[in-house]
Amino acid sequence: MIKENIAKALSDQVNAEYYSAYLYLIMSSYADRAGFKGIANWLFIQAQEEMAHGTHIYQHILERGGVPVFADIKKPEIALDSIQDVFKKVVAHEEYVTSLINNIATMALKENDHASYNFIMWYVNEQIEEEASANEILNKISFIGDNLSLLYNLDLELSARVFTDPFPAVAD
Ligand code: OFO
Repeated sequence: MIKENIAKALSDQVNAEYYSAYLYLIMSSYADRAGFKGIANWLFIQAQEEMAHGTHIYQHILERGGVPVFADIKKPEIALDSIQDVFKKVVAHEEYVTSLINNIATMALKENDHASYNFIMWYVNEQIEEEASANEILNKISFIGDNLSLLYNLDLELSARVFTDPFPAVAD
C-alpha cells in the first residue's frame, strides 16, 4: 500500500497536471484568436495530454490503495503578448513541471517506495521529451523572427499534431 505522504505528493501532481491543461488551453485560445490554428492545435493537444497524465496518476494512487487528495485547481494568471512569448512560457512551465516530478522521484526513493519510483520514472522520461519539443519550437520561432510567412509554415507544421492516448487501455 502506498504511504500517505506519497499519495499526497502524487495527488498534488494530479492537480499540477490539470493546472497545466488549463494553462495550455489559455495559450491555445490565444493562438486561435491570433489566427494561428495550427499552433492552437498543438497547444490543445498538449492540454489533452496533461489531462491524460493527471488521470493516469490519479488511477495509480487508487491502484496502490491510496486516498487521492483533492484541492482547488488554481486559475493560471498569465499574460501573453506574442507566439514567441507563448512558447517561452511553455518551456518555462515544462522546466517547472520537471522539478516537481524530480521531487516526487526523490521522495519515493527516500521512502523506499520502488513502485512509486518506477511509476514516476515514466514521467521523468516524458519530461525530457516535453522540454525538448517545446525548446525545438521556441528555437524555430526565434529563427523565424518577424517573417510572417515562415511563421505560417510553422503553423501548418504544428497543425499536423494529433492526440495519441499515452495510456491506451490494454485489451484483456
Ligand atoms: Fe504532464 O507533461 Fe507537460 O507538463
